Amino acid sequence: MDFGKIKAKHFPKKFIWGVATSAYQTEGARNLGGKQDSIWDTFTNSKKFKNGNGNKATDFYHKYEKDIKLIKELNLGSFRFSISWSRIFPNGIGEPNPNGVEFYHEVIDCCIANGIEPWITLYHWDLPQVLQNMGGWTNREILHWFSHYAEFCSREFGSKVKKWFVLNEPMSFIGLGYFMGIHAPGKKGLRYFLPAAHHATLCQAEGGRILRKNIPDAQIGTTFSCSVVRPKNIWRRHVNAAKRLDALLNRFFIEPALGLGYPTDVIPGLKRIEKYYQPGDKERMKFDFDFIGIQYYFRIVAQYSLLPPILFANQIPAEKRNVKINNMGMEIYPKGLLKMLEKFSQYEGVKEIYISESGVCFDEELLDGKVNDKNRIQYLKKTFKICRKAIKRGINLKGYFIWTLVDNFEWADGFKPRFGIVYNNFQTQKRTIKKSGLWIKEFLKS
Ligand code: IFM
Repeated sequence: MDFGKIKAKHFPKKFIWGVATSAYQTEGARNLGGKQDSIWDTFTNSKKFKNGNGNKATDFYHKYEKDIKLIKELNLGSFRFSISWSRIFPNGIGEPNPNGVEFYHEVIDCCIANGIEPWITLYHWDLPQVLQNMGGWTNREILHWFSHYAEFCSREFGSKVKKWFVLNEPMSFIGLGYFMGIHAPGKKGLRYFLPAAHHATLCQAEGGRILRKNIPDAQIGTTFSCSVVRPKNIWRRHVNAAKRLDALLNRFFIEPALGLGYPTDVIPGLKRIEKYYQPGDKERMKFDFDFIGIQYYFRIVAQYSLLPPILFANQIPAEKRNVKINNMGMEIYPKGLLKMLEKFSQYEGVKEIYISESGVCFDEELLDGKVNDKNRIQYLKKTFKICRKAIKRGINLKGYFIWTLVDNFEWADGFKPRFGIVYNNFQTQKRTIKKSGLWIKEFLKS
């Protein structure tokens, strides 16, 4: 196979190669084993939602052994997955559900038995619905609810799992779910966004503290979505709009953790978030993470706009820009990963970086039992080259988790966007390794 001059042996020996998934997108088993609904069960099973649901997803709940064996077969050494909060605590708080706890022990044990390192994400968007009924992320009580959950998971699984992420992409689940209303729980407006964002910032740090207390030998990180933001042109109002979008998308959640506060320097209206502060919060927002995960997919072009308020900026849709797009309408721009690695590595408090997700989606079909996803191979090759370049430039990049193993349920976009290196037939749940998966397998031997 052609690796276009990039080989695994060009990377440091301890470089981590893995795949990333999340509970709601893969597990299915909506109400099996005592699990109760999360906000995503409610959101996708409502009449308004037209893009399917994760009730069965990829049936990872029953197929986890096969999937973990697939990871091994592809020569990948690490598996990043999330815990479904409502499988462990069907009531959000209170007594744990033994079946749910047992399920994650089985998954972890299966990884270890196959020589795959498990990396757990505590929260990947599936808040128990009972907690949403009490306001979810907008209710400051979430600090107690989340701490209770993090305490339990770290004590229960901490002897086996030494790599942890606290939150997955807070800007995505808060921005899309509590501002734009296009993700669960479907809330719209600043009155939801500001408190929810502040509470997520506090939980991000608190989760880190709890993990460190209960698993002193663990490495603890959290993840941030990121995008290259370019102004429409060099007019000052568009350049400033790009700075504001950059602050929102790339700085909002990392800077408070590093003790820099929210990026009110370029978005002054954000000061309104201080209404939700309580004494001591400025300190409480900080946590000294061992590493951060950055999750990169696309580039954005920004322009000045009267809406939304505070931000006064919006994006020019990629389909209007004559660029390569994926089947979610996002620009495919692998080069941007280098810019993001440079940007995040410049923060003084960032010690190590993982690409905790990157990948690309298409609307693919199985033809003669094969998926010839050349475009994905190109994307992976290009981003791997960028990783090597970044390491050569002295960036402390430690690993790359491909999003994702098996095509899964892509949230509001349903099953159409296929991100996997393994194809899934959602009727039969039959997995077929795509050409990209075979490419990875060979690459990791090279
Ligand atoms: O599928 C998502 C994932 O859950 C979070 N990061 C982005 C991915 C692709 O959209």
